Amino acid sequence: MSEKHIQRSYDPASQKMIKKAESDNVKIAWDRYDAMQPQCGFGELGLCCKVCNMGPCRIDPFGEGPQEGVCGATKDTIVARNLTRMIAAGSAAHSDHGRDIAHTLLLAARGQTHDYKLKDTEKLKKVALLYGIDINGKSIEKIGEELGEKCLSEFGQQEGELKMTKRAPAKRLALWRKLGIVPRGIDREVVEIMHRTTMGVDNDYKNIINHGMRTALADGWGGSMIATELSDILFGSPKPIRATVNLGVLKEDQVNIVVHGHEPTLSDVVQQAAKDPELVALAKKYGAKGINLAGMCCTANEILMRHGIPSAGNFLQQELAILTGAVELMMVDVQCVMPALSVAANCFHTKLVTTSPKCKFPGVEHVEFKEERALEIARNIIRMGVENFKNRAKERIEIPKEIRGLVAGFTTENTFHILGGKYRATFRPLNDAIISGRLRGAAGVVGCNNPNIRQDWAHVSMVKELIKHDVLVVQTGCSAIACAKEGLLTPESAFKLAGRGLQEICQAVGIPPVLHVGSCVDNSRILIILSQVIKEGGLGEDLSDIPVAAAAPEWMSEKAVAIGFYAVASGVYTIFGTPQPVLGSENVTNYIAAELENIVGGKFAFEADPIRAAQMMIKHIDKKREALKLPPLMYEREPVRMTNND
Ligand code: SF4
Ligand code: MSK
Repeated sequence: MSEKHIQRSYDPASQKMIKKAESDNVKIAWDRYDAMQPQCGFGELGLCCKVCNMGPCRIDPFGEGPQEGVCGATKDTIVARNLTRMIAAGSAAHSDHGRDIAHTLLLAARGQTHDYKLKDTEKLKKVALLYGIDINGKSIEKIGEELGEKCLSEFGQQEGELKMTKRAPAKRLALWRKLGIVPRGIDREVVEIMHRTTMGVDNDYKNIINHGMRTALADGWGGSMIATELSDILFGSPKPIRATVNLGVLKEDQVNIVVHGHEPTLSDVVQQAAKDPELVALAKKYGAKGINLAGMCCTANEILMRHGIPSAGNFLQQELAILTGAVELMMVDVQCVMPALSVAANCFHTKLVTTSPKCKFPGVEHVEFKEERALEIARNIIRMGVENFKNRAKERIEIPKEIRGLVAGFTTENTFHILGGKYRATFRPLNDAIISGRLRGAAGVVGCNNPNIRQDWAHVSMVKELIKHDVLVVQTGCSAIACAKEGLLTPESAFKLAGRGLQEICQAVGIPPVLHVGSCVDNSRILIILSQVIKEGGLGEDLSDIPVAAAAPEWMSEKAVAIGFYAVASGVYTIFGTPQPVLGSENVTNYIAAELENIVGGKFAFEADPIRAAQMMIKHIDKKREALKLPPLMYEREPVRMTNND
């Protein structure tokens, strides 16, 4: 393997496929990234504005050229507006996903689709109570219908507070109320960003960003939380489950169907259809041994968490899966689906199929998904894949051997049970472990891949450094897949890497030191876990008191910015591997990376070196331990040395 391929990805399977792309003469994300260099410095600093037709305007970062747009907008205004529009887009994406799940719940409850059932009725009742629904004497379907209606109404709600925000500790909710950032309605906050940031409205960068936080909260404690909770109700709450990950899950002797994107609605039915005896028999008729379903990105996480369906990889592997030459069909729904997929698919026999009216590609076959006919549509798509098996060019097939086992499927509820035992479900053991110093604290490591960082390397390096220092790690999205590929999501292999205190906890309760809690919308599970920790007692009164930190070391999506802002607005110190496009304004940078801590208890930091970033997180966790007057760590290793002055 050449140094170039090794430098592009930390994952050997991806390295092999990057090399194959070169020999097959297929351009992939890394090539397009190279071709894009040097990238626009104004864009990188957030200094380009094109919100009106007097522009585009750009501010000279060296102070020699224009320092204001045609309208007089300063760099502070322009940077804050651009950043906040990223929050709007990210929140809209997560929340529109949540809206679709609420719609499916409603259809299922009303009997307008027979392909979905309300599976987790216990959670249904719990969430219904939270929404103030009287469940006495009502059928499951009636409760489901009322809950679906209430959740859907929160998207267009104009006044009041989103119901899920009540799950935050009282002190946090009171702070949001004092700051005027409790979200009123999900769509309302997104629309208000677009209004405030259009030409000639809000010019106060702090005021703009504060509304950005309100919108991000509407995502984390609204749209995303609705997506997670209602998915659990509809598709069943995940339970710890063993599965496999990486391109090696693709099978040379089977029809390979990859589902990619974010939503579980169709993929959950596709996993049933893939077992259909008639379709399996058809696959055999074409010479395949069976039908092999694998996931990609967060659609993968959804069906991995609930059904143990293997994951073929994370964001930067979507083109690489096609490059194996062994994928008969890739079905995509929404989000993180590279437009370039159609080009890669055209170079092989792979059939690319879009399914959402929101996500079509020119020249790509579109099979529109309808909840009312979900299973029938899923069967048709699988059949298309099976029939494509005969078009395989056997001589072009190269499936990397890399495959790893993992344990996924952790949720707030089951972590609660695992920790406290069946009859005493409680977070007490977790709190006690932190209080006693056996565990230093916890960290959420989440987010994407980005060709501007060696694929997976930052995720894996950061997580290894954290667990080594007795920090329990929770993960979602492509970050979880990256660490799974390294074997960190198994009790067995990760134990040798975890600190002694963390090992003891994991051994006692039988969990890996790195817990996979789901897809990107499932970051909302982390908010609930933290709220439960406060409720349990002994670790302060607010989310910002807990010894925790968060990171998105390889982020690329606007959704990561929304997640980052709801984490910070919830009081969590959050590190991004590469800076958000704010460095063009010292004021905005200082506001989000320093001043916010005194306002909401959380703030951002940007650090590209994942080890140093992990050390910064550990230092923050130690600062919180000190503030809580917790005793020293039970098994203190060498003190964490910072590589630079912090
Ligand atoms: Fe230029 Fe102002 Fe228009 Fe932006 S809003 S493009 S800074 S004139
Ligand atoms: S899929 S948002 S690349 S984590 Fe959720 Fe991965 Fe980031 Fe998409």
